Amino acid sequence: MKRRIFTSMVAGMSLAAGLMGTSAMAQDNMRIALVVKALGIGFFEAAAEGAEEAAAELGNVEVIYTGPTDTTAEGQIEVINSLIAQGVDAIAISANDPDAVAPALKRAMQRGITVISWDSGVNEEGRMMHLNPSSTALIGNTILKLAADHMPDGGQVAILSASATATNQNAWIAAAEEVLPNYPGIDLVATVYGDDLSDKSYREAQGLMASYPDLKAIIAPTTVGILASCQAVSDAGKIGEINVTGLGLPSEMAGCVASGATESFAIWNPIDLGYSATMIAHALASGAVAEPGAEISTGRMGSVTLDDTNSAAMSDPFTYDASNIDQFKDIF
Ligand code: RAM
Repeated sequence: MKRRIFTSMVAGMSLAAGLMGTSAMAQDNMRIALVVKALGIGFFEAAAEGAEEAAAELGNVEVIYTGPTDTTAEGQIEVINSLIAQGVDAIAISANDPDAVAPALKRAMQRGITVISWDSGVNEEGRMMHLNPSSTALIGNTILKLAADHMPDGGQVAILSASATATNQNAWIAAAEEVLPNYPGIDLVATVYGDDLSDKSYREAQGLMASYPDLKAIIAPTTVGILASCQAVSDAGKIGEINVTGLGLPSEMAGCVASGATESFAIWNPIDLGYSATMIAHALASGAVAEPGAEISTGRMGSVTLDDTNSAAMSDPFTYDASNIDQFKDIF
């Protein structure tokens, strides 16, 4: 009996020593958490690939790829609280809501954690800087133009978005609505939300087709929504009647372009976005200061300069169609 207690004490001590060893090792590494809207989304997995590339280039950086199982602010708050408890060095978040996650992120910053947002932003008080993939006005105009270019006679279009609180999609939709008067004959009849869930997005696309029998295009500024819409339109036998467009991944959309369900769509490089976000998080956690006018290095991507809201943009979206999709579908 005595012997047993001793053995388990020794085991306990060596376990403790082992744990100390792990945490000492972990302290050498800078731990950067890439918090995504939800796990299981191809766009974010591509961004994580870029984050890993940045970590390998920097050395001594560990990327923690994490996020909730659905695209909610509540889920992200739980993730943030757990990252604070783990004492990570930096959090780089694509937010499900600009306001709701800010208090948790403020707490993280008060504990000395570097916080940036990327892809989908957080209000200014909840982050040190925000990295947009591209200019919001440009993306707003692009998604509308992609639809209008294939509607010589005009007609009805509908938007199928991600979650109703997503910062990025809401900003792009607002930008699209602003330039709508430049597209006479294009009638935006509805905006619906699929929450970046495939099945919900599919049902919302079906709902749009049922409510608007004359619909000519579904514009989905989300990689999950555009693919689900393409599947819904294909299953309804409406290829050629309704063009599905918006923002998608070439790897996921190749079949939709081949079938004709999608004439064209756009996106920026998500690998470069995850890479740049990680480079910026590393720079700020290493002492660079985020302030208007500051130029922050983004490794092989060059650098970004912060505007007066401490935001910066990466690069322009690129349009994919039958002529070029094969060159990109194996990359992201
Ligand atoms: C989905 C997400 C992401 C967005 C892309 C275009 O993957 O909503 O935030 O940037 O679509």
